[in-house]
Amino acid sequence: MFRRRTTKSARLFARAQQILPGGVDSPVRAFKGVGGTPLFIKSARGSHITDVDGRTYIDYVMSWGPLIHGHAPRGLRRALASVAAAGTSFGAPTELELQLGELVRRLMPSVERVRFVNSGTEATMSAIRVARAATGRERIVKFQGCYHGHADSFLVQAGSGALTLGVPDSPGVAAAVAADTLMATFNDVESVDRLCHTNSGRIAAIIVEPVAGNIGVVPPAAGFLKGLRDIADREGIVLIFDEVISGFRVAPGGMQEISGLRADLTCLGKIIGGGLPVGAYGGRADLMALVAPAGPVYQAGTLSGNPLAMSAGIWSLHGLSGKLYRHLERLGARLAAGLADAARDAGVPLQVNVFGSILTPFFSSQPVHSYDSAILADTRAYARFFHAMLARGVYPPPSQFEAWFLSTAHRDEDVDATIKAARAAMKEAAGPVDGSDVKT
Ligand code: KE4
Repeated sequence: MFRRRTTKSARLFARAQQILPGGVDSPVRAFKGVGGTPLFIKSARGSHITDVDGRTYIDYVMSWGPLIHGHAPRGLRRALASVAAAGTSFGAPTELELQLGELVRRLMPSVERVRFVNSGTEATMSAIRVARAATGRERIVKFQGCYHGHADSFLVQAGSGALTLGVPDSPGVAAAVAADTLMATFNDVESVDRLCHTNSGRIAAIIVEPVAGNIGVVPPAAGFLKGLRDIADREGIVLIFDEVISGFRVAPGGMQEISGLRADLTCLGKIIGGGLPVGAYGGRADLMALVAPAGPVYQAGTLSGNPLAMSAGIWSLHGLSGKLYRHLERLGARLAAGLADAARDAGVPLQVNVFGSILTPFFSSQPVHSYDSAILADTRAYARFFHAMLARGVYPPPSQFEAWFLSTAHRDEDVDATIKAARAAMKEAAGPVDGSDVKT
């Protein structure tokens, strides 16, 4: 058990708040969703992460998804070192971009052309620009609780950190922009049909996380994605799959491989960069032909396609194999079952949603299949559970509304240790932590 005292993380966090808003460079890292002081990380290797106080944890954040091969694998470090020796960025075309682009198309055939950018946000904001240009329409449909990065159009009833912090509709987003973002309900095709009826001929795109990761993990209900495909075809709407989490995560070809559906445009991130800043958007050649300089839709980036990030992505995607997914699927199922058993034996209401190697334990007695059911979860119970796990050497996501990520570096003994810690932590989740309840 780690007893928390004034730690180096605490001292660094106090200093960080004098220079970084909230002391972090991305809100979800600040532990606002669980209370307490964020851990400052010194190093990581495989499935483990070590904080500046020398404490090591089994990591289930895994940089929020990119690290399907674990932290700092030897092959990736070698690939980066050799590419860096030749230069880090040229602002000019390189063969590496072609290699990664051709690899993406081989894994995801719907991505006939691809443009690399530097984040998932850049990918999604560019994809809706292409959809608006292609259709001459301005409205987009997103789903309550889904998160597509922080571009203005998406900060309307958004998930992930926006949901965690209770600002799903961010200040600073112009009313006119927000007005063009229509809200549907995840796993409810009817809700999309109604929007098409009331906004006939005005919707450019439907953008969806084909398996939601930012409500926490919520798999698509049977027929949901097919229903969106049919509506998009009927209404002449561009269907965008935001596969920033699911791409290369749930299968080599993402949810499009699993569902057998083709998106018109696909947004990618995380695994495609192997832990370096890479995003990508791509899809039908006729749509992507609109992107400058091939077409008039402007989008650009100083570091887009830079050799370091491209080499990390190539290494990361080359390492994908059927064996890898079988291992991840098996571990995900074991961990989900172990958490559910621990909660049952402790008399704690828990719903564990799992999809391959991503999962979320919702502290709720109600099954979670949408945003409305997810927000019924007891975030204070999650916070108590989180801190109890941290004290036992396990580092889950610091928010009830995020996905836990496994990697090929996670072993059975990591899962066994996590379940053992969970069996004790569930008892603490059930009631207030000694002395004071969680201040989130
Ligand atoms: P980035 O701009 O953070 O690279 O990607 C935005 C994004 C787009 N689409 C989906 C489905 C995403 O999950 C994300 C980002 N995911 C969050 C975690 N849920 C990133 C973590 C953070 O915000 O710090």
